[in-house]
Amino acid sequence: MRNMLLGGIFIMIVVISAEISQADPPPAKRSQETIIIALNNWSSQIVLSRILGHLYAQMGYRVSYQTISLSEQWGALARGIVHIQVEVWEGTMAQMFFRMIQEGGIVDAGSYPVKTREDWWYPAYVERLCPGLPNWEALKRCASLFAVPETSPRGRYLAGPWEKPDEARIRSLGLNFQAVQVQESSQLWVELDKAVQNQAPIVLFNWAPNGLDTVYEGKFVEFPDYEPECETDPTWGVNPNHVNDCGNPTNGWLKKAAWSGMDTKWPGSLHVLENLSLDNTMFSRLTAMVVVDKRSHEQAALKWILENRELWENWIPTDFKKGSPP
Ligand code: TMO
Repeated sequence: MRNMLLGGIFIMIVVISAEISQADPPPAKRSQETIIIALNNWSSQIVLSRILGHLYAQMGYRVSYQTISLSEQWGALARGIVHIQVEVWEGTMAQMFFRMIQEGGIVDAGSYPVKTREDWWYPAYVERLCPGLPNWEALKRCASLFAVPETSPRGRYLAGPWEKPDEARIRSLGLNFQAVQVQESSQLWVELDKAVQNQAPIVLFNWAPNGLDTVYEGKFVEFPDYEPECETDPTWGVNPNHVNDCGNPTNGWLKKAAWSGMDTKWPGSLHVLENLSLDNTMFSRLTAMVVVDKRSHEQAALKWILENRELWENWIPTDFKKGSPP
């Protein structure tokens, strides 16, 4: 009797669950493992990572974030310890990116429709103080103008917290400058703001698109045009004995990268990453939400998700569109 009762209940459960799955077909098999998105230390990268995280959550995937440096991220991506880098900038990351792709650990998840630039930059009024800018040779004549106690008599070039061959370039081009690296990208904007208030000379690392271009007018220094040989062939360029006697690319690309095993483990995830696409204006707006309007990265991401549903809904494969809204 008891067995019959249990059997009856069992059959009922089977019937009910069969009915449920008929009304609402089961979603594609979803891994319960967590997709880990690499976070670096500039605003658009962090906001975009969180936007992508919301899209994966919509698809029913678990997501977490891992703060990691540019130098450490490549090994982590290749081993599947982190799975995604949403912003690979040509000026900063091209060499490692292509090396890792060749070794097979990561895949190229496509480019954003943007042109990027990362280089020495100054606010517009500096041109009056150092005539001849944006040509780099003007910096030879006015180096001492940019001196601070820490670097005097040499000029200070305020560098971002990323490994870059600035000292090599300074030497190759015979500039009387010293690179001083900040610990956090936000310090760049603090120093820029201070200089602008005082109309003081400053030259610092900056990049485009970057939401600050809506606040500060300025220009990149025009160094000798970039060519790959500049980084490998000492005889190339104005200095016949040293490499790095050129600027960064002026029409750089911006790509996305993923661990090569990602799409097998989380079906559809690579497709969404490939579809993730913003243009220069959208990038600038995204950054401005944080650096100008002082929103948190997560607030900016949520605002973007709410305002751009028509756009991102098309990035998600149809069989994943059953998730609940963010
Ligand atoms: C990689 N970055 C945008 C900070 O130059």
